[in-house]
Amino acid sequence: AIINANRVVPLSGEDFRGQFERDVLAGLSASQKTLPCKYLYDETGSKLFEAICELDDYYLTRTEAKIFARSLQDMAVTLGDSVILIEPGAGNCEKAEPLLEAMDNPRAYFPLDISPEILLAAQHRIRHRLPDLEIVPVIGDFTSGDAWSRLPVSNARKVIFFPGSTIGNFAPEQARDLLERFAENLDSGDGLLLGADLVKDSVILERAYHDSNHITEAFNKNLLTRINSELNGDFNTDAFAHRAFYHSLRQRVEMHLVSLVEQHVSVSGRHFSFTEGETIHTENSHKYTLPGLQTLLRDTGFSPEKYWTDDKQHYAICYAHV
Ligand code: AVJ
Repeated sequence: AIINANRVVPLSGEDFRGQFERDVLAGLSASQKTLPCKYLYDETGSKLFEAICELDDYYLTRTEAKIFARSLQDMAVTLGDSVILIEPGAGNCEKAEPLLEAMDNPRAYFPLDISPEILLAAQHRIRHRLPDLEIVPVIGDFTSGDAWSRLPVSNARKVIFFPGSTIGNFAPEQARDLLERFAENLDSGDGLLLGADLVKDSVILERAYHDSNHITEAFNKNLLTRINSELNGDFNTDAFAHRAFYHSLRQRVEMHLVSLVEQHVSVSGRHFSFTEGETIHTENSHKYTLPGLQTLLRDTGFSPEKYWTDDKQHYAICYAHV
């Protein structure tokens, strides 16, 4: 039987604010100013990201969904029967739901996320569609070992489900650390189903992150608005411009906020100056080649077994086992 070890104490509001403040002040003090991309997702930011996913210019979500729709049965067979599906950063769990429905007798679903509200709502919804499935939401940050140590213990076969090109937000070394952490939490024969965005024409990449509807611009600038309201900042969002470009050597799209003028900003009582043209680096979205993806998986203890792509090879979903 599965032991429900989900006696979870989520981060208190105080701890979260303290961490946010430390990260922001440290980031703005660096010579290349930077802000961690995870802070883009407050309530407004999450809504803006959902709007991004609907954009014609943002091909990622649509392409991944198409691959899933086309190959769901094949994926379900590859994953095997009586499997526990573990999803780090599950959010609303909308990608796992059809997969769980296609899978043969899934044993359980463990969605892992920092937001309890969204997980509990998803649990409710999935329980309705799959009444026999055991669902154990685990609240925590999937990059920390603490969250993983709170996963229920079971000897059933496990598959980690990591779609959405979330891996792209991790620099190569961090991506290896993360996949090593995944591997540590798996046993021989267990698997990983990973979604990753592929290297492609830079025009297509840049359009995805600098969309003609200016939603990505709003998403990027919302980080400044969030700092203003939560950390007593005085950023003038009109004095910054959204910039996104593909860095082909680093194989990543970088998102920045460019100061349009020389200016001074205060956050939590600390002062920061910007020269005209100086940027705050707010996000990296790393892109992979299929061989690069295989190398990443092999280097971290996985054996790539199968992958699915769209006709244009814009995006890949890969199954690997340990
Ligand atoms: C959620 C990390 C996959 O990098 O494409 C979208 C976030 N940033 N537009 C990505 C994002 C700007 C997205 N990921």
